[in-house]
Amino acid sequence: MATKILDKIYQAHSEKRKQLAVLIDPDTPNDAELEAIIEQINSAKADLIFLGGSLLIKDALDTCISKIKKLTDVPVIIFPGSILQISDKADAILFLSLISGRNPELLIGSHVISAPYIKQAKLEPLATGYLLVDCGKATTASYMSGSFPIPYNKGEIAACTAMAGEMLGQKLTYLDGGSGADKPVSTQMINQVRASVSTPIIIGGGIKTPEMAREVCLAGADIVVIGNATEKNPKLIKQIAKAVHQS
Ligand code: 1GP
Repeated sequence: MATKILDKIYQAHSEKRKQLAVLIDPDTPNDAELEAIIEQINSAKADLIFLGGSLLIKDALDTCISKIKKLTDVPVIIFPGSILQISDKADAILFLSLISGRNPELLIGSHVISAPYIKQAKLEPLATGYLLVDCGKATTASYMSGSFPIPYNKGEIAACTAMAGEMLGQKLTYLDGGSGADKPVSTQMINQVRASVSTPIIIGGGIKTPEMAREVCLAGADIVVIGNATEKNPKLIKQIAKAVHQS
């Protein structure tokens, strides 16, 4: 199985090069808005595009990836909200196990159903321990997954959960406050997770400014994910990319 994208992420991790992933919800931007976002991604030299959503209403995943692929060479990684979000047009897929929750479907059930489709689509699966964290408000991710997020100030729970994920063979650790979170995951929690695992760490949810991005990088994030804030103002991508790449 190809490990091209994972190898690049590990390479950056070993060189302590921080990366920026821009999350695009295929439901949201119209063509002109998508072009504006991709233009910013290209000029900011953002490293990755994450594509997906907890709840997609339009059947726009394939067409959205095709449009993106015409505009950029930045790898497109599906960030699936459900097993319906698989496409052979993407480069890779976050093969997420929601290890902060106790919903068996999201720990293994959906994986069994989607594995043959991912294989047929020749998508690189990125085995990821996915942790939802309570960052100030109920998010779609938390509601749709039917799981309790880890309390904001319980860094030790996040650290032990991430550690278990790594021991189970997960290659990436993703701490997510959920899209539109009030505030990012705390630097203290990121520190505790950083001290507990050697996988690259992805941090997302509620990152709205270059300062916030810099803080999570300094605390130990390898990949910073931004979504909501840049949908509203694509020019932020450049400022946040600069903060991430200089951290
Ligand atoms: C959500 O981590 C992502 O899963 C991004 O969150 O939209 O709040 O930037 P935002």
